[in-house]
Amino acid sequence: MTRRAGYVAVALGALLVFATGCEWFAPAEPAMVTPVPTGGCVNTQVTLVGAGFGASQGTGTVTFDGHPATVDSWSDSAIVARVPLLPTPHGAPDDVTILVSADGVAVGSGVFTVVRGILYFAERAGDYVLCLMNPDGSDPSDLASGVGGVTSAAWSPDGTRVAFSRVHEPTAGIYVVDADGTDEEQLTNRASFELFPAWSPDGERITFQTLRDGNLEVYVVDADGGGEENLTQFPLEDCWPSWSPDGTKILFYSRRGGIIILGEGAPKITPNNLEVMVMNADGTDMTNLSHNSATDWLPSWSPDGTKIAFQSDRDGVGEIFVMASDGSNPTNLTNHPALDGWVAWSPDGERIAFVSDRDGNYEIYVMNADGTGQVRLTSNAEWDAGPTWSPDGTQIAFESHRDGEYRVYVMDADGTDQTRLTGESSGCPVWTESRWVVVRP
Ligand SMILES: [Ca+2]
Ligand SMILES: [Ca+2]
Ligand SMILES: [Ca+2]
Ligand SMILES: [Ca+2]
Repeated sequence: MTRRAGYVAVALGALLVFATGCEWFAPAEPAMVTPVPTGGCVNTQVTLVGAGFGASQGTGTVTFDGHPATVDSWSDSAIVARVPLLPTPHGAPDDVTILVSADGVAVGSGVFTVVRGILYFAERAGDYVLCLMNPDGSDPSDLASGVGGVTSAAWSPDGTRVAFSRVHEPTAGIYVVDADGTDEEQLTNRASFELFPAWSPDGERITFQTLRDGNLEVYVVDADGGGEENLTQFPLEDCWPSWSPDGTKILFYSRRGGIIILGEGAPKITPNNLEVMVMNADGTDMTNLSHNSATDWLPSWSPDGTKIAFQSDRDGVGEIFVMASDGSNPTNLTNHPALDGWVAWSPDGERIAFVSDRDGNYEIYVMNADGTGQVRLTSNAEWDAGPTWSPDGTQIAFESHRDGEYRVYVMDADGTDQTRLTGESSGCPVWTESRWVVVRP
């Protein structure tokens, strides 16, 4: 009996060793964690619902695709964390893995969808603050503020950084800040007025306009500072540069129409006008694309780089034209006696949102990229402007004064479901590539 019991004890011991061995070689999967909400941009507050996290954080960590998240609170069944800085290439949503670890052991895992948020400017005490919010208006956060305010925000191509201009009247410089509001860096340090930063598609360089040489010139600077270069070197305005989608060219507009250069020395300028210009990204091969004695300005690449939309008053009233990227086939898309402008290409290049006062006040419209199918999207007596498309092309964010103050709104791309996103005085939303010249009445 004793001997028999001994065999049983040995057998049980072997079983235990075997079972423990199994655990060593095949550790249990971390428990499923449910994030609430299931998607959002950087800084979004996410509640991770699960079990067995431990009563307090201690040495516990939460990562999104390996990037540590800030933890706001921690309990055994719920952790509240903030989405860390993660790339959103071209604004496309990306599923990432959340991993919760406690005392070095993975105790929870889940999936979260990272999206590109909407940049905007809030007006506080007369200054402008650069802010970021989710596409539904949740989790607004301040990225940059300061005396004099900020303007001209531009997403880096991967969505991890934002270039902007900080204004200290009468000067303004180009800055870059991480999209979580950290690591702000001043790229240009001149007593000048520098605006409209635009990223190269590889995120390496930024082009901008500056008055540092006494007239407006287009410059480039490395995205981490240094390597500044004057690309235009022309005595009149060179403005509003943007990089071609393939990174080889820079588009801008310039007051160089009708110029005659006589002999040596400084050029003599005849009556002149604005022209749409393009140059290689190193400043060579400067080409006038518009060649018209009227004002041609505010050019904008189609997403595939084959076409350029621009504003022109060559027919006497502001119209939106489109031409091939070599300047051929300029076509009036709007053909309307009212002012039409502020082009925003849809991400697929099939449609163009724009602003017009053709119905008595500024409203947002959309048309096919060939000018057909023009449809008014907003309809109220107040200012509606600044359309910027969602990366998937299904929605348009914009600013409106319809509720007695400038605020940011969003609507479906067919104009339905118009929803206010911001509570404070704010405007100039930037979701994808659209850019702004603020010309509020
Ligand atoms: Ca110039
Ligand atoms: Ca012209
Ligand atoms: Ca017009
Ligand atoms: Ca309106």
